[in-house]
Amino acid sequence: MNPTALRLNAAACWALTLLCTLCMVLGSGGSALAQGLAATASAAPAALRVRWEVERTVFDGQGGSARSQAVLSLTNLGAAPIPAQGWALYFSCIAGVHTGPVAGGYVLEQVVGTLFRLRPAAGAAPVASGQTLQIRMLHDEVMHRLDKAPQAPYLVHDAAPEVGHRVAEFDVAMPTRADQLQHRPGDTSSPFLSPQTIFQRNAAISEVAVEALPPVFPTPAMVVRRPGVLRWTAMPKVQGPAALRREIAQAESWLRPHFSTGGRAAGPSRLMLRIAPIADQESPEAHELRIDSTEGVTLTGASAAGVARGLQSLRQLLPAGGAPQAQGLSLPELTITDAPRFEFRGLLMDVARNFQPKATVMRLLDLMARYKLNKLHFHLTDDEGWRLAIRGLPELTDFGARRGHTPDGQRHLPTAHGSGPDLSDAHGSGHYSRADYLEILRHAAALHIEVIPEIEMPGHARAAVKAMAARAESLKRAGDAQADRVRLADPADASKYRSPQLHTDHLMDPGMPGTYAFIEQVTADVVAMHREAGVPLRSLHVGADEIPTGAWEKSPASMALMARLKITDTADLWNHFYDRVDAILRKHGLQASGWEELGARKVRLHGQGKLIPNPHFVGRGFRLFVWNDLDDLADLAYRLANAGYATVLAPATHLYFDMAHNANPDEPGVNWAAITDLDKVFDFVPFDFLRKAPTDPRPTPGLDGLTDFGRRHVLGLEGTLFAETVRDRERMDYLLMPRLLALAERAWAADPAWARTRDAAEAKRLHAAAWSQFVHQVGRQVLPRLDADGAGIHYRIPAPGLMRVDGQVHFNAQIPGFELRYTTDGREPTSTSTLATGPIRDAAPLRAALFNQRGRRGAVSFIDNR
Ligand code: TNX
Repeated sequence: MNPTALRLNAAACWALTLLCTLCMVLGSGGSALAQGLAATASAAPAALRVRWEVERTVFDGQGGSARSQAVLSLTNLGAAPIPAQGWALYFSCIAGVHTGPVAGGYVLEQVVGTLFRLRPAAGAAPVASGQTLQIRMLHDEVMHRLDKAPQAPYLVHDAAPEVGHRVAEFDVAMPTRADQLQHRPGDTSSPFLSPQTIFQRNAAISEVAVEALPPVFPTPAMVVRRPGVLRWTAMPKVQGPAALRREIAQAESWLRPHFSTGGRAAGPSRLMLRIAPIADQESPEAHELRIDSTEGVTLTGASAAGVARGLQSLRQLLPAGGAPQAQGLSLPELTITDAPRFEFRGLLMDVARNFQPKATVMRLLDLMARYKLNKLHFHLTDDEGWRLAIRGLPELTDFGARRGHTPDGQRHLPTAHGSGPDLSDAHGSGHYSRADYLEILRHAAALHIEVIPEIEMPGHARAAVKAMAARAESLKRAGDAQADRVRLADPADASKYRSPQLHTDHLMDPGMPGTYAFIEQVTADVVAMHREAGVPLRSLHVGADEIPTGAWEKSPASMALMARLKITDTADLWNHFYDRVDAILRKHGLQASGWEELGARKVRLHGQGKLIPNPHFVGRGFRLFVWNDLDDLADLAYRLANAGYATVLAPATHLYFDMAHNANPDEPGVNWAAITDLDKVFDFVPFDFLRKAPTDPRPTPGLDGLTDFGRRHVLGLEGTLFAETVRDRERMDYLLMPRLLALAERAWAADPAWARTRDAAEAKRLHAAAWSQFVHQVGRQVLPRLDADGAGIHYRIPAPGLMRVDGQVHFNAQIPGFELRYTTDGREPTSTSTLATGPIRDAAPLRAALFNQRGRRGAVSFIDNR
């Protein structure tokens, strides 16, 4: 196609877009029907090319904070001019945008949360066909992450305000120069991770023979190997009590593929599963796996869960991939005695920000079970979505589980996090029906994973607040004079606040009776669903995080309640709120789980805000998930545990898997807490994370350590995958794996030796050995097995380290076991590019990447010819 033809097509497209829009609105004879159409039909894309590019860093005066100035370019691909008035360009941007007038007669506005729009104001001129309009805008921070750039822009014509048109072409140019990335004036350092730096880091890894690795992952407590081999020539008989019916079926399903049908059994063809106490072990997950050439395999668990964990170990001893072998199945004689270090080994999955279908949840549960994680913290609700059907409250999902363009927010939530204008977006809209949820619960129970549903309150609750407002409106239309009783927020609330996600109207109000009725109804139904699934609910996670300063201060409902309670501080209102929530939970026999704020009180010291363990709730049996380990809050987890609160460690700097692995702009993820590569998760020392570095046992001065009393209150660890940047399953896999393995190792295996010594040199040596062992377990055992099993996990394959020495390019990898392939012709390497087996003798600039055994490529490293 010649360029003119392309232009004409595009031109036709812009005109058509406007025409379609007008037809939809005018032809429908009313906006209600138009809304219906917008909900089902995907509007034609707008004939626009939008490009966003960081220009430079600007500093707000001396010592002022650094922000990025970016250019948003809109190129008119249509034949007709873009008119001077009558349209708006919407986009999401989690980093935020400075709003207000911008040069050229335009204005930037916040729509809701991190949804913004650009509109022409008085003075704007039409943009002729083929012309580009450039808008300069400021962001609140230095924009050096692809995931923080504007997302999913769409156009709305004032003439058809219900319809959003995706922009036909959108691209983002990430910064490449230091001056676009500076955080301080004059700073010329580059935050980019070079192949040479990767090479130097990887050089600390020493070779570990596969035979020297522990036979299963996570590293078991005790392994006794014997020289013999157990050989099974036919499918063994799997025996056990009725209580282990599911485990027996599971074992059979893993064993069967290794045998062709009709083979004759010879030798001790028996796998015996039993429940019995394990000597010196208290954990119900403790187990002993004994493989013996004369007796067969005996797996004893302290409970069914113990048997299930032991079976995962046995599964790892089977040949990867599971295909019948002529000589049968051979297993090494050994005894593994194992038990978890922590009873709580969790993972948070956020399906509110971006929805994931049931199948993806099931798959994640399977992955967790492989590595003996046992708690799914299911983040089902947030500002941007409510994902669970609740009996009697259809608006929660009809309104709160659907996202798309909306001019007035009356029928569903607005778009967010790149889900675009269409209501049909599979990650913007979606929820679990009752049947779906029951299925998830049953699957988790079969894997001995507890599901801890989270119902966010009183913050992160915009989806619920707006859905219940919609319910009030519909009750009112139906003639209900008491309709306002269902509201969670006071429409007359004039409080000024802004959440970290930039919301200003997302809070449940402790002064509204509807709030408690709502919590009661939702809790009762969640309890009912768990009961129906045969998995009684024990704990509900009741949110509590990130209430912005200023909340409720000007809410008539809250002010009236405070007057009645004779309190003046909203911190006391907080206590009242959670007293009532706790009472609701207790009535249903539940224990409250919540973020750290549930057990912390905001106080002031020398004019500064501070969080202290809240004396009010100590002894109440709350379970706190402590995420904030930044700056002066680094020791908050320990202070809460020391105060007697049951504590789950979920530190954002080490265990938030939405953090990027490195500072390169195209590396997926965010960075508000940290840059978190695999080693950072591995280096997390649960009982001593205030040490300055993993190999330097000195604690950070001025911060509290964990007392012996506090230690008894640490339940375990949780990895967290918040999903603002997790649109699809591949991204989920990429952020989780293999970091989830480091979490599993820390949560299951014993405290590492390097964390127990006070001798810095010794710690350094032990740490290097442990890290080398871990990456070999990951690269030589765990990932190849996942691939061979066809698990379809798109784990992250890191960029290789490259270093030119004496005319040769040396290479290495953080994770052993991948192949390195390269090109010298400037093209991206593929699975058929030249395979490197040793240092590469080539003087040309080189592009190299690692490939797994399925031929999947990781990130590309480039080294020039100097
Ligand atoms: C903070 S930490 C949150 C989440 C965000 C996350 C993004 C905490 C309990 N809340 O709402 O999704 O940061 O990393």
